[in-house]
Amino acid sequence: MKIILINPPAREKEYNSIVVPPLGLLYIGTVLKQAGFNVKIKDAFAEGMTWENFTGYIRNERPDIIGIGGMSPVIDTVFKAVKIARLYTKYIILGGPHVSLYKQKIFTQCPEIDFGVIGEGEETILELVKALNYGYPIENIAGVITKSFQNNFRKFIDINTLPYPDRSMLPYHLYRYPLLKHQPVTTFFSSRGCPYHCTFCDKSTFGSIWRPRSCENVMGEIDIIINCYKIRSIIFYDDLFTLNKDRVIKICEEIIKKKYKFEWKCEGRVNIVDFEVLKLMKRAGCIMIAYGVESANESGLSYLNKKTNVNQIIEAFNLTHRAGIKTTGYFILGIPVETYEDELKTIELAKKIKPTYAQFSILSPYYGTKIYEDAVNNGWYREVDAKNPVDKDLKRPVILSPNWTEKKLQDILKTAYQKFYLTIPYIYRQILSIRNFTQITSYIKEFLNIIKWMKVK
Ligand code: B12
Ligand code: SF4
Repeated sequence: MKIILINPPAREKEYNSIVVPPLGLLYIGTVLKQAGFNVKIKDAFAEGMTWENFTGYIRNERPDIIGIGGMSPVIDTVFKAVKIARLYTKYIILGGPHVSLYKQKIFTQCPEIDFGVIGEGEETILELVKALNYGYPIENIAGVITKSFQNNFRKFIDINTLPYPDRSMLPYHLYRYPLLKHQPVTTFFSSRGCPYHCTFCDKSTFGSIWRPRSCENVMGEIDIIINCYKIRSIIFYDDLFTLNKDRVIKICEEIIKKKYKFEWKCEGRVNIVDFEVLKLMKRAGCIMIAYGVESANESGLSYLNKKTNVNQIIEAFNLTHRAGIKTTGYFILGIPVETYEDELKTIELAKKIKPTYAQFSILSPYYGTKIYEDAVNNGWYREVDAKNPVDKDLKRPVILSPNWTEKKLQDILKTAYQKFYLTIPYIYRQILSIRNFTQITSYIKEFLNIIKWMKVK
C-alpha cells in the first residue's frame, strides 16, 4: 500500500516567517515506516506549493491512502486538500486536534473523509492501516471514527516506548524559525499533556496528565538530531517543558556534559520559575522561553483560570532576562470580563516586562473549550476579522460580551502592536540584538508585515 501524509499548502501564497516541521505527521509516518509500509510525507506548506502544483502532485502519485492532520484555524485548507485528494486515492484519513474535538461532525463538514483518528495517533494509525491492507475489520479499533460509528479515545500511550521521529522523512532545509539564529531547526516533544486547566486551551489530544519522557529517552533523540542531522536549533513545543525541575536539570546537565552546542527554546510558566534552573538552562543553550502572560488584570487571569498573578509575571521575566535568556510573551485581549481600559493595562505590562517578542491575540473561543461554552451560552460567540499580524485564520472566533464590539476589538489589537513594537526603544533593542543576515531579513519582513497589517486595519 502506498501512503502519503500531507501538510496542505498555505491558503494563499505569502511569506511565512515560521515554517516548522509537522511533528504529528512525522510521528505517524515513523511508526508506519518502521512497520514496513511504503510511506512518504509531503509538506506542501513548507515547500510553498501552489494548489495547482499540489493537485498535479497527488494526480501523479495516486496513493492508496492519504493521511492529513489539521488544527481548527486552518481546517479550510485541510478540507480543500481532502476534496482534491478524493479524486485520486482510495482512503482518506484525518487526524489532529480538529477531528479530536469535532469527532463525527467532521463527516458533515467534509463528507469526502473516510476515517477520523481521534487523540494520539501512533497506535491507532498502525492498526487502521493494517486492517485496510489485510482486510481486517475496523469497527473495534480504538480511536477510529467513521460516518457510521464512533469509537472511544484509546488510552494514553507510554511515550517512552514510541520510536524517535524519523527526521529523514522531512525537508529540513526548508524549515525556519526567526527567533532562533541557526538552521537547520527542528521541533521536539519531550513530554505530552498539561495539568493546568486554562479555559481557552484545547487539550483534547494529549489530556491533563503530564507524561514526561525520561532524560535518557530525550537525550537519545537529541544525540541523533545533533550527530546525524546536524540540527543547530531545537524548539521544545511541549505544553510545559519546565514542569519538573529535576528533569530539566538532568537534561541540561547531560547537554552540557556532552558539549552539545545547539540553541533551543521552550515554553515555560510564570508560576514555576527557578533562577538556578534558568542559569543552568542558559548554560545548556536555552536562548528563549515563551510564557503565557495573557493579562495584567486579576479579573482576566481568574476568568482564564491561569493560576498566576502579576507579581509572578514580573518576577519570571525579570529572572529569565537576568539569567541571560530572551523571552516571548503571549498576551490576550478582548477578555469578556475586561474593559478597553483593562487591556491598556495589559499593554503597559507588556512594555514593562520587556519581552523580546510579544504576541497579542484576541481571545478566541475554540470549540470544545470552557470559554466556547461560556460564549455560546451567553450569546456572545461571533466569528469576525480579528487576526493578529501572524495569524492565517480567515475569521477568528471572538467573544462579544457587553464590554466589547468588533470595532473595539480591532482597535485594541492595533493599539497593542503600535504601542509595543513601533517605539524607538523597542526598535533600538532589536537592532542591537541582530547577529546575522537571516535575522536582518526576517526582522525587516516581520516589521513590514506589522506595518502592512496596520494600514489595512
Ligand atoms: C507547534 C504548534 C503550532 C505551530 C504549527 C506548526 C506545525 N507545523 O505543526 C504554529 C506556531 C504555526 C501554531 C500556530 C497556531 N496554533 Co498551534 N500548536 C502547536 C503545538 C504547540 C504543538 C503541535 C505539535 O507539534 N504537537 C506534537 C504532535 C506530536 O502532536 P499532534 O500534532 O497533535 O499530532 C498527534 C495527533 O494529533 C495525531 N495526528 C496529527 N496529525 C495526524 C495525521 C494523521 C493522518 C493521523 C492519523 C493522526 C494525526 O497523531 C499525532 C501523534 O500522536 C500545539 C499544542 C499541542 N499540545 O499539540 C498547538 C495547537 C495545535 N495550536 C493551536 C492553536 C489554536 C494555534 C493558533 C490559532 C494560535 C494563535 N493564537 O495564533 C495558531 C494558528 C495558526 C494559523 N492560524 O495558521 C491549538 C489548536 C486547537 C484546535 N482546535 O485546532 C493547539 C492544540 C494549542 C492548544 N492547546 O489550544 N501552532
Ligand atoms: S495554556 Fe498552557 S498551561 Fe494552560 S492548560 Fe494549556 S498547555 Fe496548560
